[in-house]
Amino acid sequence: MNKDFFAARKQLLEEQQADLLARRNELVEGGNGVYNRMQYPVLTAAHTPLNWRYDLNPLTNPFFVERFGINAVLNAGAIKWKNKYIVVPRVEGVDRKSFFAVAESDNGIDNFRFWEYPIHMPSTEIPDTNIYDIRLVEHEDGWIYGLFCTERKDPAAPIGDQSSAVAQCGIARTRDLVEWERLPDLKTPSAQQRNVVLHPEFVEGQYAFYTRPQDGFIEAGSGGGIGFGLAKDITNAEIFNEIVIDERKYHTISELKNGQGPAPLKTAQGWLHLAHGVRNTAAGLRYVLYMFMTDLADITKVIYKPAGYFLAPEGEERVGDVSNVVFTNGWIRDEDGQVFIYYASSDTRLHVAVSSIDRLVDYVVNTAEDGLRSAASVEKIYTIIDNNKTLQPEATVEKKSLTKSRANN
Ligand code: M1P
Repeated sequence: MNKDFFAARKQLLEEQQADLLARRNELVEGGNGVYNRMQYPVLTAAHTPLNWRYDLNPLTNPFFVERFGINAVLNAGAIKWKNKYIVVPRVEGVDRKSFFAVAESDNGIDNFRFWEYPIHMPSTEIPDTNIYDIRLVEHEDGWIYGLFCTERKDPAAPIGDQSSAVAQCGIARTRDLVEWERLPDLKTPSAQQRNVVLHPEFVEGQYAFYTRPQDGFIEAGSGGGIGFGLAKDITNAEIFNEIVIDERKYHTISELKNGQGPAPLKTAQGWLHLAHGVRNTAAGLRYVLYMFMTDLADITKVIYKPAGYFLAPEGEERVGDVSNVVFTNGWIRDEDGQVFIYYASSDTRLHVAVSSIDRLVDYVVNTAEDGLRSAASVEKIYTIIDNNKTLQPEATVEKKSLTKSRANN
């Protein structure tokens, strides 16, 4: 292969990526009024730097072929830091191993660029096989924490079983998002954990965790929903008493399993939570996002929970490596009350939806809870229709004022 070929192919790939990275994102108008989706995903496998994937030396890579393939960029922790919108997605190689990498943007909706190197996450004495789904939290103790899922082969798996795994909560902390101190994994009364999130404030002088107890690697089993527990020491965190605060229920969007998304946001009305719910269908599992609010005085008490989902996969979001999935583990609240919700679709790409604290609180407080029966849903619609009937239709109001102004002329 000659030098011209190498240079031409390199230039083509660089230009294609520069166009992708510079692409402006547009708000999609319409929707349900609670949030707006954006036109394009904010991160995909194609956004990862070329120098992570290609050996740029024509002598050792004469065909300019990819030496390390990236399969997907998905589930991202998020934080506003030094005036930048920072996301730390799960970057998955074609080898099926995930790792974390920091990407930043000036406005939270486009032009995300990865930092020079992926995060070098230290291990505990039992090396992680796979790490994913980090939740970033600026804790009131002054550290930035990253809680993530660490997965290892099940040591009790029968010979020949190459899929049984054990999931636990890995904990690391940092001051600069570059150097990370790994702490021992969280210990809880449950066999396995995924979707563990650190609450940003101390509760009763202790570190507070949202958990997702589960018996096995995939099935939540007897794990009843989103759990909660306190630990005295983050450097050797152990929860002795784990309670369920948002339980799974029959014939709801989260009857199979659920999990806390990012850490909740504090509002005047309560703590605003974003979570995912899973149900089974003939076509496989369906993951959607939902919201609820907990009490400021007792953060284990759910005070509002709108029925059903907040956001479900739509259009191209429905297709990917694990289709019919939306998942979130990061959001950012801006100083002006805007909220950027980072969610991934079908375990393939990362998107953002834009809302505000006011809109989200209005949604959570004023949307009726699940009546758990078809008849209850019909009742709710009757109430809306009947309330609307008591209003003077806008059209009539407009017509009347039009007639009046004509008469005046
Ligand atoms: O494939 C969908 C999601 O499955 C898992 O989430 P959960 O533990 O709630 O089932 C995680 O592997 C997550 O990363 C993935 O997006």
